[in-house]
Amino acid sequence: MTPRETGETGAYPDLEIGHRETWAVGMPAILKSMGPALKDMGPLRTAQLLSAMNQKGGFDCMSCAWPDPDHRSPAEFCENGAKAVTWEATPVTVPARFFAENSIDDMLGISEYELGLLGRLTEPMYRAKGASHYVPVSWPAAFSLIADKLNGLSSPDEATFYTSGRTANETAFVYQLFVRAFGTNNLPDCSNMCHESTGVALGETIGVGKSTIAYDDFGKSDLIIVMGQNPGTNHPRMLTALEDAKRNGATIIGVNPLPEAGLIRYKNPQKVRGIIGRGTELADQYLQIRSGGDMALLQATSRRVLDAEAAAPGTVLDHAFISEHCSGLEEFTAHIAGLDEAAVLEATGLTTAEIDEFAARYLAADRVIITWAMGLTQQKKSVDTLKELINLLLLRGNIGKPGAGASPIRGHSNVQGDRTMGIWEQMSDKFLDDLGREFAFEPPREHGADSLATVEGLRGGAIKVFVALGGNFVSAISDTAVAEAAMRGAEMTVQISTKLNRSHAVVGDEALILPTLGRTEIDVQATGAQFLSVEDSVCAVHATHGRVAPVAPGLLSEVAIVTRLAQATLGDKYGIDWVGFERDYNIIRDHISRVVPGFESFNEDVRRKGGFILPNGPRDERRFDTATGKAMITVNDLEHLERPPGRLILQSMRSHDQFNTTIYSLNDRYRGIKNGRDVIFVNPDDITELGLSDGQRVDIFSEWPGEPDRELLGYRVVSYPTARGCAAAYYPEANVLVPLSSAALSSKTPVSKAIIVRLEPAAVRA
Ligand SMILES: Nc1nc2c(c(=O)[nH]1)N[C@H]1C(S)=C(S)[C@@H](COP(=O)(O)OP(=O)(O)OC[C@H]3O[C@@H](n4cnc5c(=O)[nH]c(N)nc54)[C@H](O)[C@@H]3O)O[C@H]1N2
Ligand SMILES: Nc1nc2c(c(=O)[nH]1)N[C@H]1C(S)=C(S)[C@@H](COP(=O)(O)OP(=O)(O)OC[C@H]3O[C@@H](n4cnc5c(=O)[nH]c(N)nc54)[C@H](O)[C@@H]3O)O[C@H]1N2
Ligand SMILES: [Mo]
Repeated sequence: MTPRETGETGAYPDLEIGHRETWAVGMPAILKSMGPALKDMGPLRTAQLLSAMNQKGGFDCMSCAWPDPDHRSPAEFCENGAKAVTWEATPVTVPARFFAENSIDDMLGISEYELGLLGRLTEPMYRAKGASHYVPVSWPAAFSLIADKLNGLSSPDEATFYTSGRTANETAFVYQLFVRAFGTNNLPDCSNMCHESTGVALGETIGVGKSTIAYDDFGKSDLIIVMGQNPGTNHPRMLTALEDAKRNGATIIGVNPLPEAGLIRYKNPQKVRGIIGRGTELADQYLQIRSGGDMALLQATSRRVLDAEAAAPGTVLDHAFISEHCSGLEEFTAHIAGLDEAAVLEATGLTTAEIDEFAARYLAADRVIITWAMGLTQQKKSVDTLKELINLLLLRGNIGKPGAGASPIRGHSNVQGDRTMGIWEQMSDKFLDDLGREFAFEPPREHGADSLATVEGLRGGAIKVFVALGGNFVSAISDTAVAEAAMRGAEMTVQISTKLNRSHAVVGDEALILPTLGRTEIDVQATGAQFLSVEDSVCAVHATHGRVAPVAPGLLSEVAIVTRLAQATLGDKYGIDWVGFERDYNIIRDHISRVVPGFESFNEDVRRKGGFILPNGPRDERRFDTATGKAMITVNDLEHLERPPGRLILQSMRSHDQFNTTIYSLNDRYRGIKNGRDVIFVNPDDITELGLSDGQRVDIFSEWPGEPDRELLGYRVVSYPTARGCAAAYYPEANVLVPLSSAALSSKTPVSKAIIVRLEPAAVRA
């Protein structure tokens, strides 16, 4: 990196802006991935961990939900997986004196990065009402404090139970069982902020909110379109699948406002040629689309498909598939005929030639996969955009045949499994019936609070107790200041966590921290060592076994914490065998096998090498369990994001060295950033147009009708080849700018990728 600028005035005095990379991974990445592991952990623990990662009989990497290929390499992990494992399995623990020396207010002054560096939590802590500090508390006392509080509420709906997506299937199942037996459906989760739009759009149109492909489909595809996703950083092992697909002749297209290194060129660290050579050029076409322009691009492409069909009737659409399996083609054709091409160009910022080429590539391919992540789900019109994505695939029968399909790429390693297990504020009556029958109780039916409703409930006083199974809710949710004020209004907050984060410092009157085992650690219960299971992005379920000794003796597993909390709260009500669940996780799996479809022989199937794949109507038999019993081609009105003059559309995204709100380092190597995070990436022409200069400090104001501006001060402008009018800054710092009421239509996901902002030269402050 050749430093172009160094900053002295910002929050990060050593900030360096260098050159961005145009390739991802390769030798530097592998060295970087091993480095930190070796430093703290010692060679033995490191070897135990890295050799067990993503291997049969080992543990599932918690860095993302990317699936494991059947033929795994001996090093089936990536740089960022190694970071996630190192971060969790570090033998460094929060010193006992930390809580005595630092009040909760002091903790507010410690950054997420530094909180993480303190190491693993080892004993339960309690903050009494009015106290300034946390003090140690015994496990039984902690459980009875929470149980008494819950039982003293005037309605179970006054409590809410958040889940972050690392929670394994068995834990998730007992957690939702406890929450429903307690009497509420208030089960918000990180999915509400993540792939909720996917669930809504796919649920309505194809009957299942999950991927319609299996891992092997990547190798059989002619064309893979990667939209709104940065795999080089967030799903690095996906690059290997793309490289393999490319070798088999597939074309790859990236659609993204940013030129993301991994999508452009890739050096496979597991191959000699990747270490020494130039790597593989991945993307055959790269569309630097304007933020929020995807719906227009998809409609314009469908229009070209329909025009081609009109020019050569019977030869372009998959008529056999459409007549047997789809509804809505006529209405769609009529609607798309009226598409305003000028609006498309405006919305996408692309040229007609680029869109024509994209459509021609789509038409030339027999088997097309489209993958996507947060660039598509965290927009106001996300649900409609994803419905258009399904429309485009359906027109040529690209669902339910080999090498083709719709593939949301999930984030948290078990976020999809948690939903399958019932972590959702609006589970179906069928699921609730089966759950009630299995445990002889009547689960509540009224839909519960999702993540935004949880903030609103805390804010208005309707919700008084907040319990989190993992995660960092106040940092992850939008509108940080509003969310934090709401959380402080709670009567009790409870965090079940491996490590400290901001959510342990922004708490209710009473607060508890319950430290837990991580996925890498051996989990021994009365009947011996236990294992858990997870579901990946392509619906494959497999076991995950902890492989290293727990960092501290007093830690409880998540299952133990949830079941003991349930026992303390509910006692023998309904006769549920909480104690048995903790002793033997097979008992939990037996219950799951009778409640959750696809898990009928769970205990056997999960013990098979590699696990098992859940049934999936669209993928397996072109069965679409929708309102009409057919895949629905839908009509959606194009509405593109208007950018007021002098404003930019800001997206908040991940650096290469973070996992969501966890910051591993202050670098973002592929984008050329070192030692700092207070940067805003802006197109050079926009910098000029706004009268700013590269490297200048600016204050960022987000504008929302009828509300005072939200602000993020003293950021450094970085000239960067993002699409015109579109800027980028890092999550979670940028969450202060996202208004609580700026949410995707029908999925209510915070609009983290399209914040209207104004930049002003930074005010001189004392
Ligand atoms: N190392 C690492 N791995 C992770 C995570 C992590 O934080 N670190 N997080 C995990 C989680 S929970 C998730 S959900 C996933 C997230 O994985 P990603 O979705 O890849 O994460 P983001 O960094 O939010 O990147 C969003 C991408 O969408 C692009 N984008 C933004 N707006 C638009 C738009 O309007 N249109 C299009 N086409 N593209 C757009 C951005 O430029 C960026 O490349 O990763 C998972 N894996
Ligand atoms: N502006 C903006 N906001 C966003 C996003 C964005 O792109 N932009 N992305 C959204 C997305 S996609 C997501 S998924 C959410 C993420 O929201 P969350 O899932 O709530 O956040 P994380 O940062 O993943 O949570 C990290 C914390 O989880 C705890 N933890 C880690 N491992 C374990 C474990 O094994 N067990 C337990 N019990 N705890 C553990 C640790 O204490 C750690 O500090 O954020 C969302 N917020
Ligand atoms: Mo996510």
